[in-house]
Amino acid sequence: MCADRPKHPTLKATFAERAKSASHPLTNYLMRLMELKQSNLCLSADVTSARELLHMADKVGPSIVILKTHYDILAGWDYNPQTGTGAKLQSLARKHGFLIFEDRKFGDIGHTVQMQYTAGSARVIDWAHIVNVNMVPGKAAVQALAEAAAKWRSRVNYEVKTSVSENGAEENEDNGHLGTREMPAPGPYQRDNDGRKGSIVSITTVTQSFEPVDSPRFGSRIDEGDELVYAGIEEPPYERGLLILAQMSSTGNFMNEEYTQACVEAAREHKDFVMGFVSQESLNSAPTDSFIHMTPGCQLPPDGEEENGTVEGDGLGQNYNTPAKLVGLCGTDVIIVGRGIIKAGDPQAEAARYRDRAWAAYQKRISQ
Ligand code: 5BU
Repeated sequence: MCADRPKHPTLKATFAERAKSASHPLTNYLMRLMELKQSNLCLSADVTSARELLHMADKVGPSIVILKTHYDILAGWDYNPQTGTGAKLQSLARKHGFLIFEDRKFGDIGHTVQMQYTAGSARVIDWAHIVNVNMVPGKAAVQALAEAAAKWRSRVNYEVKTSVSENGAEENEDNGHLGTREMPAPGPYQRDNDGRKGSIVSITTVTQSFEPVDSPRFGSRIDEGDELVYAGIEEPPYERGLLILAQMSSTGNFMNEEYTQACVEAAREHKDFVMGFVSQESLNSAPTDSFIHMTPGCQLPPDGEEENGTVEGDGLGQNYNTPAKLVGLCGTDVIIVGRGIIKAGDPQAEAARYRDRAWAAYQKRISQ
């Protein structure tokens, strides 16, 4: 299943060693976190409600280094930026020590993906450390997302201050993205005798400005007891990271070798934003490549049958391979597991089993 490529030095290096040469601060952080937690497991939390997602993240958090979401499949997602599901996930990420990866697969023109990433009701960039892009529209989408992330990063230490004034034009300065926004809100109207709307007698002005803050704006402490922070490593850097979708796990997908290589080239052009790939194997080939690889389509045979057991696809196009094959043979770094864990009778214990097997495969790979 994985191509017979020349062995790249990153296949033999430890994550601690690779952290040092990582070109992206979040990759450096993630690799150190992996060493600390002895985990290269990402849970794909494909449950059906936001409540289940938070429950699952709290239970499985100790075994994982990344939690992958599809926020648009969840019922009851709370969009409130301060107290909603994204902020709660951030709190759990801080408590257990994992990063959040929204598997959004952006795939449109640059301008649209920027808005999908930073705006709308979900404001993905606020709570997801990592997102991914489908490169079908071309490299411009990568450039556009990189620009959006840089802009977001430049204002992350500022918070929005809202003030309201009545009857009067408040002075406003336009300082670009750190400036003020004025939104006239409907004021009281005088009614004519027949009840029709008449002239405006007052104006309410809502002014929003960005003010510097010392403490992080995002990941606000939500619940009592949420002050818990995973020990042994600092909090992740504010930089956001991108994975390029270079290969898929599904039967008959159209991502051929030429497409995959174009993804690798795009990644090399944006090393300060692209952490690596969602792929089925390691794509590091140039001497200076130090990308990270994350791989879905992973399941284990039932406990006790691992030696000779095989794993069938899901009947809907998904193919499965074991951690030993994906990490050991194909050289991927992080396995992404969804139903293998969430459908198990005891997801917590099953996550620990996947963590053990994937970590053992990594250790075997670097020692060979
Ligand atoms: P599973 O339950 O372990 O099959 O879930 C796999 C997850 O990974 C699911 O969220 C998919 O959307 C995601 N995925 C995938 O399965 N295959 C791919 O090539 C890519 C993403 Br990209």
